[in-house]
Amino acid sequence: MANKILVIGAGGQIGKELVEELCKIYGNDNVVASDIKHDISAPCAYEMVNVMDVHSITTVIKKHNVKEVYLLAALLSATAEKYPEQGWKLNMEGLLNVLELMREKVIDKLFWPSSIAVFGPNTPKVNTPQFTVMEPSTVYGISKQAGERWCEYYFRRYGTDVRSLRYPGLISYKSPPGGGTTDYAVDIYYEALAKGKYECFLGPDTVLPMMYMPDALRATIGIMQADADKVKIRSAYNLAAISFSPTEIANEIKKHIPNFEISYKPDSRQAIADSWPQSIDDAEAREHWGWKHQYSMETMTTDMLLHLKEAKK
Ligand code: AKB
Repeated sequence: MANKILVIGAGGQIGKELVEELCKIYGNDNVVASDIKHDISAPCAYEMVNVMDVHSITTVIKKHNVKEVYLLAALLSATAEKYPEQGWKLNMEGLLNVLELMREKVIDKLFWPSSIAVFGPNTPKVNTPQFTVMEPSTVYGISKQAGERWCEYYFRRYGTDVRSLRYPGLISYKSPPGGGTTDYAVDIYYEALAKGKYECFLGPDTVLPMMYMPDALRATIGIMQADADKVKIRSAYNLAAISFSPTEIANEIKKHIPNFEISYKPDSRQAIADSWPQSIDDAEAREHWGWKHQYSMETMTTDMLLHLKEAKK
């Protein structure tokens, strides 16, 4: 029988789609969705969980006999800059609570997402390698880097089977992102269809690493399904698919919506984007456990617009 899985943060951009995908693979009876909100719809059992409250996590884990956790609850980069203390607390305490449950052998396996935000202004910007200068300058990045160190520490000291990926900006038509610096790359599609124009909060040439959600889901489930000895990096793996600027994505959208117009009004998120890499070298993920992306900017754009148009009908 498959291990029972708990997704914490099931109401978020990744959580919603990950729950659907895990249910398809393992069956609704083997997945439990959870979030701090009480109004999440899921194809499987749903429980309200506050990741800062270890008692509420433990109760749900024991009730459902959960052995595997995907811990997705977090404040993203732009929101964490607005509320630094809250960002640090949620991103750190949630992880440490679950790592402790692993040390106590209450659960066997954990997925925890890191981000390209672990890199900072002194990091090489192009083809950023797995191991390099990091020095993140945002609270979100600092919390993700500290989280990576904790994951590796627990693995080395206690043998906890924790696995992690440095997600780039994620683009999806099913669930909106919230509070990130890369969110423009989702908003632009919605506005292109609704209004034929978009005012971008990043400048025209700001290149950032991005990925279409189906690829991100495959990577997430892929690293969790990999044999333990293939997962050689226990901080977090670099993960890459595509990189583009607002100008480039706008030009791609124009191939489908010729009158689409983009204008630029950079805000505080520009400084965050400027501190991050433009492209990522993910050779280790490809070599160690066989990661391979499928979607290009072109195929992603065609698919995004197709699904968003269908949803509007
Ligand atoms: C954000 O923009 O904060 C996130 C991320 C890159 O981790 N999408």
